[in-house]
Amino acid sequence: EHTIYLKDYAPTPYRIVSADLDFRIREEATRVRAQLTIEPRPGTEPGTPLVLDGDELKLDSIAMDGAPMVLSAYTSDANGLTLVEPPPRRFVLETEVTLKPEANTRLMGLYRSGGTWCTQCEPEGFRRITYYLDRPDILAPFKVRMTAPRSLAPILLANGNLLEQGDAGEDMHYAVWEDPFPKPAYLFALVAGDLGSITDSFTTMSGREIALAIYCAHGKEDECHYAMDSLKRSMAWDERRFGREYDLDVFNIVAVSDFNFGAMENKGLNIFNDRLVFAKPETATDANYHGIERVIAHEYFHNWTGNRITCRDWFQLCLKEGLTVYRDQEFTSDERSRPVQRIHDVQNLRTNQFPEDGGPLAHPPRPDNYREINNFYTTTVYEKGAEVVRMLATLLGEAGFRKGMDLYFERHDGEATTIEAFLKVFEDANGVDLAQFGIWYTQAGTPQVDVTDSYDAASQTYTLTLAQKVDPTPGQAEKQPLLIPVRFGLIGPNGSPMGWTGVSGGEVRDDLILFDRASVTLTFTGIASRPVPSLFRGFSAPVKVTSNLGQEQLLFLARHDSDPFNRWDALQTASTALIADAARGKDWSGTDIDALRQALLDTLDDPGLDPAFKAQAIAIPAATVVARHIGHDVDPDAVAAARKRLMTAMVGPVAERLEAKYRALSSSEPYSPDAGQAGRRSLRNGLLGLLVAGSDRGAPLATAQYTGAANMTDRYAAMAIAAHYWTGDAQAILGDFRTIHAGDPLVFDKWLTASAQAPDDRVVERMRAILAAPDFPRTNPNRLRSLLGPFVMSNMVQFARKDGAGFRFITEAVAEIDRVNPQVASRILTGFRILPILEPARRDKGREALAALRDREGLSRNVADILDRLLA
Ligand code: DPP
Ligand code: ZN
Repeated sequence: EHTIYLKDYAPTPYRIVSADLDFRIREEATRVRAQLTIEPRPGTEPGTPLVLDGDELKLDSIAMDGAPMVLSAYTSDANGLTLVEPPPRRFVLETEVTLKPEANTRLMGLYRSGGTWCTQCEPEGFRRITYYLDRPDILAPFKVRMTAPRSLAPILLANGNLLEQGDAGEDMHYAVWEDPFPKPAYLFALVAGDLGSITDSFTTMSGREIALAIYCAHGKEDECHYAMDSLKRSMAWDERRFGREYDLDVFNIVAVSDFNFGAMENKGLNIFNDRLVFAKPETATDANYHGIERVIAHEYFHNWTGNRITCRDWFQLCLKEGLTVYRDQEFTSDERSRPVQRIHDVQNLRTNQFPEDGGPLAHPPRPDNYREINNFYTTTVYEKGAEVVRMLATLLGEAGFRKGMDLYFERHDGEATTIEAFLKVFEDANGVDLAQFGIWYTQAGTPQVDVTDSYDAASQTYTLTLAQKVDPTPGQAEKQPLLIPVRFGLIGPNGSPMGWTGVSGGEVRDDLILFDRASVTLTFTGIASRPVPSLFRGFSAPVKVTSNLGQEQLLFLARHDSDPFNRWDALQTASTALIADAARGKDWSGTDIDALRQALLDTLDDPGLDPAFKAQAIAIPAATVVARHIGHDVDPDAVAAARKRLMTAMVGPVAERLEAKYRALSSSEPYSPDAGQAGRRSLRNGLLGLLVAGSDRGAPLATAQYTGAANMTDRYAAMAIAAHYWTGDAQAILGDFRTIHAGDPLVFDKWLTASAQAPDDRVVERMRAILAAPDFPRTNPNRLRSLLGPFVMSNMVQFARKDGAGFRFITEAVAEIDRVNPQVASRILTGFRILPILEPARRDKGREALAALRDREGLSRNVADILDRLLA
């Protein structure tokens, strides 16, 4: 099937000068009339055909410069409209199409969610609304007129500023919106519906007042305040940190229930999945609040990194996404705790991106070919893309990075540009050469860094050898050395930092090693005793590290490192190694366990550490992380058993102490989502998890917490832990939660997620029944993803069952979902990327299920693309 290559990029022969759209919205159908002013680009041969994109469109009428076009002058079908020989000058093309938003279950283009008309156009949804040059390098100012029944849609919104509105006869009314900023069609948005709202305002740094509003289903207004507060803080932060001011007079957000993405950054009119807007203590968890804050910020930050400066083509997606994720991570770090946020982001990267980068779906942050662009909204483009930007900031320093960003905004405002142009601004602003650094964008795979060290007491020298390699990934057999920034320190025997008198063998700038070759050996002189190296502080590069550090040294780092990230990481590395050993039949020694336990207790007792950090420090690595560490022939049952055994060995002797700590953290303060309270709750729930997994004391505590919880964070945590470790009360708790919350879709999602994590052998059967229930909303992405996502991504024991029942359940579900919403279907299918690391019998079962899916007729391109790559 058709593959699109970056090397084939060429500008279109024609450009769109402006777009005038007229939507006539009615219950039965929506008519769209588009008046596009088009002109040939300089140099276009007269007579060159103009090819406009379409997707499931049917042309009702077509005119040029006001006159109907003759049939021989154009061809059209569902997938496009071609003007055979357009005039060699500026002209106005007018087309009309009729849409059926109710029937649009793909949720791309114009569709209805809970009665509201809304749109999603990124990446290629606009072509489902009208014939257009639907690609990001076509920038035009848009004017939108919309007419709709007042009773069904009293609220009419589109991008930009409201020009006028009024009566349109009978029950109809209209509004005209104009967006003066030229934009690609993927940023187009329109909403028409019967919605409630909250409003506020923000005064920018130059004193302009911006009208803010969040629209939502009636009755949900009270749940939008945290989102509004997050928006205002985001606006202020972008001024402070990047000097970026908002540009339109209004900023609107609309929450809808059916949405493929988390949210969408349409110019002046962000549309959000309602799970990332609504929050109140009784229904939302701390994690939900955290997510809302982050995504509100993310979409707002796109106004500059994405909208004012956009992508030339979809290969450049991480130009806006990687950079904007970096910006939202920085925002959260400034608003909350930086180390805790860093750990959170790295955990996410390791749990989701590393598996992608090390499997059949691996691709670089900037891919060079695709069959289906929707399959490239990946954790590699987003999260690894953010890591690459972070490394750039590390290499250039905060001031140098800011100089580059300032130049980026100055040089490229109003453009659709590339990764090369992005790197160039940092080169020019700082007088550096980033050619080798740029390989991070084009090379797939997680680098593996091997560390060995030695100490020579006689000469008081310490040598540190680093070697890097990247395994082959699909389509990339050969790999080049990367420029890897290694932030580091040496720690002396008493736990304090150690200096050196000289270093040779490679480039070291203060606490940064510029590691740019296959291997480097650094020799430090003036070292009075053997140090312990602390490398990749703050996770200064997205790499996997293996070293000759033993458990004793890791636990030394856990105690003494001045870098909180590495303290956390040392504990994770130590426990991952123990679980992995046990899963492979190599038993641990009692002293190893005692030492790890003591390190955890010391962390818990350290008054200098904040509870949110402690919660992360005592977390035992997830089974999937351990499985990745093992890397081949994984038996998920053995991993789960080893993990449980470690927790039992760790907790058993100190269960009483941990329970006391758990109890001491209970609080009767009124709920607030602030980082301080949230941190204490996460520590308490972390302790609960340890107790449930590792001692008999835990299960009754979980039940009691579930019953007595005063907020959803504690209630959900108790249920999720009970389900995950399948306590005696788990089923009763799940049943109770379902009874109480089945009526609130976003809370029902929590039940679906907890249910999908049960490790017992009947979970597949129960999930089948849930999906098959006649009232299960099978067109809603949130419901489907809440149930199936956690199952494929983290319930390894049941998804990768020996008998293949977990695999078959998913491929059958994917086949059904694919007919409704291919984007949701293909995303769930990516869970099969785990196959290569499983033991052969399970891997074969997985491939059988995939092969059976591939034999089906009529698969979407989205699913076919993922299948072919998984089976390659
Ligand atoms: N709305 C999605 C995001 O912000 C795609 N741009 O990442
Ligand atoms: Zn984004």
